Amino acid sequence: MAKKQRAQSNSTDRSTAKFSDQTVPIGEGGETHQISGKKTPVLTTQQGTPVSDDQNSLKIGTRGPTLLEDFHFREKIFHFDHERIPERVVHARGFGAHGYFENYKSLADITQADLFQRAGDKTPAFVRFSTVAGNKGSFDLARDVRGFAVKLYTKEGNWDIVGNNIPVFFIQDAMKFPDLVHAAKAEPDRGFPQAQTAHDNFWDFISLTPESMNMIMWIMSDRAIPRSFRFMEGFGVHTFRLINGEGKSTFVKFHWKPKQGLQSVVWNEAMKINGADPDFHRRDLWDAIQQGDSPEWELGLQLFDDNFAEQFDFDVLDATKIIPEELVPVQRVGRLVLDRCVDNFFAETEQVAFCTQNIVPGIDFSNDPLLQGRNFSYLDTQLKRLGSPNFTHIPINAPKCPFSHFQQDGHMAMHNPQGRANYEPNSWEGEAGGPRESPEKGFNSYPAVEEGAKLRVRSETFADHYSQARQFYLSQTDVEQRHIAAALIFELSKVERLKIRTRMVSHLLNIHEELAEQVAKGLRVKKMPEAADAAKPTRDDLEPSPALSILLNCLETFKGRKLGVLITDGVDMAVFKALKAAVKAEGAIMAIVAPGVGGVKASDGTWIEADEKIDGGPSVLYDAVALLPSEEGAKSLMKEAAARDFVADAFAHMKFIGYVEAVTPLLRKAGINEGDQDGGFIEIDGPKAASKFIEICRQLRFWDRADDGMKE
Ligand code: HDE
Repeated sequence: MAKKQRAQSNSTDRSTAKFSDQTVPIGEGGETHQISGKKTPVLTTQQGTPVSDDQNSLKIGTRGPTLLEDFHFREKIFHFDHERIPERVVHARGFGAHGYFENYKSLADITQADLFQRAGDKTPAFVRFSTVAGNKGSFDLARDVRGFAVKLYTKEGNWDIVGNNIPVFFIQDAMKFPDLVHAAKAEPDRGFPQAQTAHDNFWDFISLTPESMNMIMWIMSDRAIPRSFRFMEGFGVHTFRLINGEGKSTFVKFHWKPKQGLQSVVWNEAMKINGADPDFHRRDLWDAIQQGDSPEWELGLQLFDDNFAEQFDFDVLDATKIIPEELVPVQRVGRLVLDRCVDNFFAETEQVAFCTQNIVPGIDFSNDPLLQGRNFSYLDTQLKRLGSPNFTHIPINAPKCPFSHFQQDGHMAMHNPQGRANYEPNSWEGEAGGPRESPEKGFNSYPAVEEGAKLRVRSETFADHYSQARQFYLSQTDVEQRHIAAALIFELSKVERLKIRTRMVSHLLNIHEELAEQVAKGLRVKKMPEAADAAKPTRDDLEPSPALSILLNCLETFKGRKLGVLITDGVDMAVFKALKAAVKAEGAIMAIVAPGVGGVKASDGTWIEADEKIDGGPSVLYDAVALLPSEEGAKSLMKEAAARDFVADAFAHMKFIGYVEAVTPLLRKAGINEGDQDGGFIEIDGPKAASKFIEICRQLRFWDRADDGMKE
């Protein structure tokens, strides 16, 4: 008997390590037929049964009733009814793309992580950008933090850097995350406002949570209204550890630096973009990648040791603080390139499951209490969203390296494990016995020595809530400082309760007195409150950090930016051609806006097709505009509100405006007088002027025109 069993088992005892993938891609290898002379797959049910009629349900006679036996109809509706999965509780609205990470040089001296060992090594990557507060169908240009989540499919497992475009966070302890998110999202009784923090609950929570003040400075800055995902930085936020082959630990903060430069929109523009194109950011990324203009970021490391951590002014475990780049420089060690759009939004962008706990040998956690809480949350949320512990079987989440374990069964198990041994220890030998742990190759946690009493306390070293908020504010240019004040005034003006508005001003007094006064004035606060009680007084000896300003770090280029060109019948073909060539030479994009999408007839009779009708392509969608109508055309545009707005908004948003003389009557009608035509207006009277105009556009905005009501 024993012998028989043995013989049987031998026949099936192949490696438990192998999984066979049984799925057949849709449409491949099935029946085909000819439609319009082209080979076309035959429509089938999910069971593979060919379908004869997909237009009509099965009825008695021509007018019904409908028959329950119509299995095709039943299956189609059943599947449709179950198409949605729960959206992410935060970061619901997102957009992803594929690419790779390329390592510049070996980092073996600081980490044994396989992806960093060899110069030139490429690791496949998937990145999902997101807003935080809005639901899946909300608009892209909410004033909000952006998620910047990177999944790196390394040869030793998936490593996720689940970061944001802002290097600090609102809270210090994960315990407060549900409160923060409840307060930020739509208010529970009314279910609005959508995707915005400009409401009582958010500012109530914030004004009672002084640790959020540094983050408040960041989200009231233009960082929270990026021009595009391509023009923003990314940050791992927490302190992590890198571990080398000798087991030595180095603390690290991760940065992603956009090679395209930094750029934001202005608030009035953001609100209008949300109406004109709620998909502004996702469309931008999609278009750039489809056009072969792959965005790139460099991975930067801030490396420091225990000594630095002990001496630094703030606790490196406190996620509401940065380490200024001027103090610990960011070393660029590789580049992330996004060069492929997803094939299917749901399968990839919606189903991708990030987790801070997805790390690989050579990388480890720190004790940041926010990070420790996140380590619990992500796996849990994936089970809720994807409905099964087998979410790693979904291709976007599956590692791209070999994997081997005894985890089995569960909903929607996609693998077909072979063999008899599904436990360990077992006495089957070699491959038949399945995988075994490896103390040498496996992940070893850094043996940090920890001791102490069990306590529910906030460390004293986390108690300074205002000094870095002040440092951030002082590191901004005048224009940026005014934007912070204007954003605070906008948001707090939407707060109904005076008490909350005043409480916020009392915090601002601890950050910067002039800012507090400006905001109080903008809110028309009748009596200035006392400064809020501070656990620690604000330090005024922190050096400003220029790295924190967007405008001080702009790249002077118009590459990857978009010029909106307004044309009508009779447009001067020579000027138009010259402009088109200059845009192309710069690596920028031209969008042609005309009274009708069909196009216009140029001065030489050439037909120019348009990309947008004027009201579908308002100037808020472009980085700069060129106004090239003919005299006749300008006259008829004067009658169109959309054309007047096109011009007036471009002016109000401090855009560079290229123009031909013929447009003057339209300018006047839009309220732009001769005296308003400042240095941001460039006449394009011929080919030379066209390239000069694009050169000037490299400054991105004519800030001298800024008239936001905040200037003294
Ligand atoms: Fe998240 N966060 N988070 N978060 N987070 C989620 O996981 C959470 C935090 C971040 O594109 C959720 O899959 C807790 C900081 C990004 O799919 C959830 C805490 C930072 C994304 C969750 C934080 C982030 C998420 C919701 C406080 C910047 C989107 C859906 C301790 C460093 C990833 C999901 C994507 C998503 C929990 C704080 C970044 C609920 C408990 C700080 C980019 O698990």
